[in-house]
Amino acid sequence: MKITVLTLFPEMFSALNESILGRAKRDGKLKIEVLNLRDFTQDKHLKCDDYPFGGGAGMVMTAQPVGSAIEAADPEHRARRIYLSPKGRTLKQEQVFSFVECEHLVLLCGHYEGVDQRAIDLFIDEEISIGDYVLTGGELPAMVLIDCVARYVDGVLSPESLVQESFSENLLEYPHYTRPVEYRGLTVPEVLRSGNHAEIDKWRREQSLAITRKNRPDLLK
Ligand code: 4H4
Repeated sequence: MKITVLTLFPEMFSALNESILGRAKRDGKLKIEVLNLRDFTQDKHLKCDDYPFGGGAGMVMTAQPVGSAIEAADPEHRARRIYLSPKGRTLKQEQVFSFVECEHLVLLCGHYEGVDQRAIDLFIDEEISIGDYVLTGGELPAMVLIDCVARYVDGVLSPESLVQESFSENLLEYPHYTRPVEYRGLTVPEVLRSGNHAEIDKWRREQSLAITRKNRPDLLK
């Protein structure tokens, strides 16, 4: 899988060279290219934003650098082109599964008040939000999406670690415990040390249901 990120702040993506994602890149399982939108502007002052028509606070990202960068990254429109913005559909696990099937994702990171609508209309396939809050930029949302998707790229994580996790069955995950058996007077639930895997699975499902009912009753509808 290849992911192309279009951003005004490419240095923010150095974080993707760490940990599991860094190893996936080094192992060639995941190709991530980061393009600086400023390299594509035709403005003599390298501007990539301008004042909004109709007035109002803030600046708007101009269409030309965005369009030129997307056409350079994906000349034949074979990629899924996603604009990270609070106006988008909220990212859910089922969308992550659909993104994993794509050979190439192009992620546009918005800034300021957003991007000139014509760039979205002409070059973007869909807008995705990571949640109902407004950030200073689309770079962190892009990294969230990359992390979600990269976990399912073959060879990045072990298949076992992907089987039973939050949201995979619309349930939040059960609590986890490890050594020592007692920590500050709190002991590991006896059933987890019983070796009775039928009972362990039963306890874990009951815990998942209880946690989901408490924290995310909407998932049970
Ligand atoms: C982009 C703000 C677009 C407003 C931005 C708009 C998120 C989010 C985000 C920096 C930029 C903000 N991106 N999920 N939440 N005018 N991005 O907050 O289109 O509403 O993804 S606008």
